[in-house]
Amino acid sequence: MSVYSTVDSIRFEGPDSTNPLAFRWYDATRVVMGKTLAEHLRPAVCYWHSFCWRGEDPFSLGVPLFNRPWFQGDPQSAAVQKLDAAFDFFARLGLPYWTFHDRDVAPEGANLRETNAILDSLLENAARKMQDTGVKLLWGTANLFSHPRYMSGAATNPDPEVYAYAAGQVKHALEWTARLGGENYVLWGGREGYETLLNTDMKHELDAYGRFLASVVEHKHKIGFKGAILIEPKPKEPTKHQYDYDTATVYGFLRRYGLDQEVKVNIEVNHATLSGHSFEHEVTTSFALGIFGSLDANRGDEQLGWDTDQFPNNHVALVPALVELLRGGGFKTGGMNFDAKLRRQSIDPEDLYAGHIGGIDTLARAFLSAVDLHQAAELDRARTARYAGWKNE
Ligand code: XLS
Ligand code: NI
Ligand code: NI
Repeated sequence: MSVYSTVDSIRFEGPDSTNPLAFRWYDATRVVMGKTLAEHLRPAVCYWHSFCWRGEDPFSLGVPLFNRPWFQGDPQSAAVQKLDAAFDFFARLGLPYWTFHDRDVAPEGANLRETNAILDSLLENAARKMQDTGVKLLWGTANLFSHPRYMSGAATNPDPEVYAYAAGQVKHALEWTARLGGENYVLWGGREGYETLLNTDMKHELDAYGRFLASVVEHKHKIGFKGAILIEPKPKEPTKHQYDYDTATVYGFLRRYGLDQEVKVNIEVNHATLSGHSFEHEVTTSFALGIFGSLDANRGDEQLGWDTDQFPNNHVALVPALVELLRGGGFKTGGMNFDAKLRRQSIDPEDLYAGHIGGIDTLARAFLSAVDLHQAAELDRARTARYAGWKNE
């Protein structure tokens, strides 16, 4: 029992349903192009926005808005309660995957060893729940941006002690991702960037970041992790400028440090638009450069210049990127992670269902349209004809 137990398992009721707690387009078992919708889209619920965000914004001065039992009490038993509630939600919503940061699941202890031990006991618990519910792990990651030690970055921090701490944290998160059968490991460099170039040695920071990433790849092979290592590009926020600006920048970085065969990208809709591109531009670029990995599904707001992380709500806007996904052969290890959060006024536990249902229905509807376009092949015929001259002697 949890705050999410008031709702029965979410079912598909079709486009004519008016039930806000039913799928209208996402029929998980519907087969198109030889695979079910669930196998094509591989959707995931993210732990952080869904269960850890307390409804704060920069004006709430840290005062929580959402009233959830795990926002009170001692952090460790609260974390246990939160995990119970999250898996209750996953099971009822019925999407195949989840994603997490180490710090979403477990609070910090007094030092890295103690922190790791707290995480271990919670993730042992998660492993059992994954078994019981059948929910799988799309990817794991380490939070290298919330603790004050990371204020000047993690891999790019001027202090080598912080670099070493971050490396230890990633090592543990990567090992757990492997142990939980995760299909990818993500690195999002939220604070790997700068506030001003006047105090920044960019060459030093890029080299440090390259070395850090090479160690992650080395460790992946050492422990036999079969999943993909992914970088999630974002141009800014929280830093003024992030080194992983966009897909093309990440590709240049990977080439520079000899990692372009080892690391791919996790593209987020709202990060694409923040970098001045469209989502489909980023997806197309990653396929063209051979580094497509996974997607973070959300959307921005045309009037706002930051990462609003809204649930997708406009299927037409998503069609071009999904056409490109189909042209590229679809997901291999990746999937669609809902890196999306509720609006602040959606304070009821049921709202978390409504947000995800709307999001996945939007994706499913867009995907079905993309399948139609892809199968009709008019676009591909026209594109091929456009380059026909290159087929001649
Ligand atoms: C933040 C990012 C973050 C990553 C995981 O903007 O989207 O949530 O997906 O660290
Ligand atoms: Ni984001
Ligand atoms: Ni993201």
